[in-house]
Amino acid sequence: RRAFLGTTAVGLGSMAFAGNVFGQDKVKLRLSSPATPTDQRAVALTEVFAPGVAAFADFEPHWNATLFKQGTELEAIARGNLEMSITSAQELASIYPEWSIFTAGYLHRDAEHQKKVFAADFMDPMKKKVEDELGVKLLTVMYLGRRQVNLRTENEIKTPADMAGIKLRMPGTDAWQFLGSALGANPVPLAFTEIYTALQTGAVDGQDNPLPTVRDSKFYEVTKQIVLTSHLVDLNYVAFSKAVWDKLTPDQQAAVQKAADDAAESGRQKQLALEAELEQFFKDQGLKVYTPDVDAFRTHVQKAYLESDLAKDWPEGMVDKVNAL
Ligand code: KDO
Repeated sequence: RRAFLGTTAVGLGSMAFAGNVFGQDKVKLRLSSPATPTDQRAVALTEVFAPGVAAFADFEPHWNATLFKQGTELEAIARGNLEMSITSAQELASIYPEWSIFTAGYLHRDAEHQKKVFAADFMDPMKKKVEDELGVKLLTVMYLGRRQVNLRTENEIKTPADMAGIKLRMPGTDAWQFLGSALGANPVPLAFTEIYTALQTGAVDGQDNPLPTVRDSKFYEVTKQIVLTSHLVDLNYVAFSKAVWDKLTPDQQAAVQKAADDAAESGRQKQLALEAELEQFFKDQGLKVYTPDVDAFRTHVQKAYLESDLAKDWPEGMVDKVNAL
């Protein structure tokens, strides 16, 4: 699990700074993500982050996982082969188990709560460890949205019991698989870029993602219903190479931080607006969209987490601190 941690980014990052004889080259900031270029996180990074750092850096995003496969980006940054990604708590948890606290269903309440949690003092030791050991600086939190269950099957889902036997595509780490089981389904690990075909061919019965993603990646074309479980208020962290960061001047570091925060805020507002309007869009497309017994899902999911081995790795008292914010 931690095999690659011996080779952190220390001393790397020179590729990103390949200067010419005049030393005038800009810093190259390559980002790899499975997100599409039209996803609101991608739009915000392209339209807000890139201009914010343009004076000294060229932002070079690679969307649709064209540079690195989903889930391999953190390792690529640690090895000095990549400068940026938008990573998840689930990816961090596969290296540092305590991060699985933020993979728990029904913990974060909404976009504002995510912001408060990320800024809280109790996050400092967790962020520092990722920075010191992995060579990855987590700059800011991006809002992905409330994850909903999206199925190609037609049976109505009211409670977790109705999810029995449903092959639910979840991203390919243990933390995601756990969430799929906690929802009552049979989780199937699959990369984001393979969801559409898997739904189309019936290799899986459904997937979970926020409404803007369901529209952006056209999953509504190959599914029949959206069950508004809101089981995870999902996020991504903007991950930045510590080796590259350390070579920037204090002014440049401040500009990177501001550009990342501004991009996150812009993406957050757009994603929230989309979530509010998309229910009608899917109904117009002929999908059933409805709210199940969310209390039944919440109770089932929270119980599964609190009784799980995952919870044993959570920092003492942190659930209470998160809930108190
Ligand atoms: C997904 O694979 O379902 C997921 O939504 C997980 C997120 O953490 C994130 O990686 C996201 O995909 C990608 O950015 C694509 O939108």
